[in-house]
Amino acid sequence: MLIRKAADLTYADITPKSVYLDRRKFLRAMGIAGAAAVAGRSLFELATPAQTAFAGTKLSGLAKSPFSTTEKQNSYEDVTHYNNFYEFGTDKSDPAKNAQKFQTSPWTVSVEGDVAKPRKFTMDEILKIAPLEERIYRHRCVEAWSIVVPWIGFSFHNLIKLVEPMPKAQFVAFQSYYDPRQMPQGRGAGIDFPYVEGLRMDEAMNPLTLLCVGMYGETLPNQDGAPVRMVIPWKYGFKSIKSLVKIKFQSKMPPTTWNLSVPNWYGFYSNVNPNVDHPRWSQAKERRLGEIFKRNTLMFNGYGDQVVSMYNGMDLKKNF
Ligand SMILES: Nc1nc2c(c(=O)[nH]1)N[C@H]1C(S)=C(S)[C@@H](COP(=O)(O)O)O[C@H]1N2
Ligand SMILES: [Mo]
Repeated sequence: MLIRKAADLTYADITPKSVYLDRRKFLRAMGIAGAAAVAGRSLFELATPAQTAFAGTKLSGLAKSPFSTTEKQNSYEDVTHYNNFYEFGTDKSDPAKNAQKFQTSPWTVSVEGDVAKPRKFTMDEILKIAPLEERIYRHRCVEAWSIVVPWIGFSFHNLIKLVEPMPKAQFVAFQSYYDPRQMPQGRGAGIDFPYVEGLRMDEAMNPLTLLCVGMYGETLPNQDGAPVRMVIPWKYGFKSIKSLVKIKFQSKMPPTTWNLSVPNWYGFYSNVNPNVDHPRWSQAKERRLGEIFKRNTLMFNGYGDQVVSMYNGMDLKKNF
């Protein structure tokens, strides 16, 4: 096996085109992983024993997205310490504490079902599907709080095209990773795992639907769904499934975790809608984290121009 010293490696040897590691963090990760292990191993595998160093790996060369909001971003501190990730506990502060040792490398995402080209993607392969963009989106939780986050990723349709769905693929089912040994806090969460979600095919193809690998210029922190998650900004936050391991194309509407748990509270569509209240939280207003006064919630979370045509003729009170 060819063994090269860290100093001899060029970025081109180890990184996909649009992704460049911050040099200091890379060398730190290398130090722990061991330079001798480099040859033939992937960028993500390299970081295995040094996951905490890798979780904060800088992603640069990001394209700016026309879909970004110009609203004030929330702080990194807010977005990484006020989380819903029930596998790691139900308190907003639990994921930041309990997900620190979550092993996210190596990682593969299996894409299957009604597609001509089913396959598994490694994280390195996912990072090469399309150029990474920064997308600053509003994110609205059904619990009536919201945040503005500079996510990093690319439109999910780029992945869809690679696997060539068949005409009978009308829906996409998503599944999160679940390992009760790494996620013991999930046992008391009161919902079933693995966490599952779904989209209709046209929703999955909408350019706003983001396959997300990072935030704030870095790879995703564990508590925000490392190493890869969905972000669907016109729907309530629970649709944006974290730590994805399986994507399945199918003809039937897939079950979703919160709908399975409390069907009359959580529908399949879950589009942000200030006119349809949830039994526990009025959806008319929301509190942006870090602000005192509530603001009005916008239909489709303010993304109506890009999404309303998908729901023409549908009664959005019935299809909540
Ligand atoms: N696997 C999984 N994905 C999940 C959740 C979860 O508990 N488990 N919570 C959802 C909810 S309710 C919200 S509001 C968002 C929160 O994302 P954030 O913590 O990155 O802001 O993740 C969603 N994705
Ligand atoms: Mo949420």
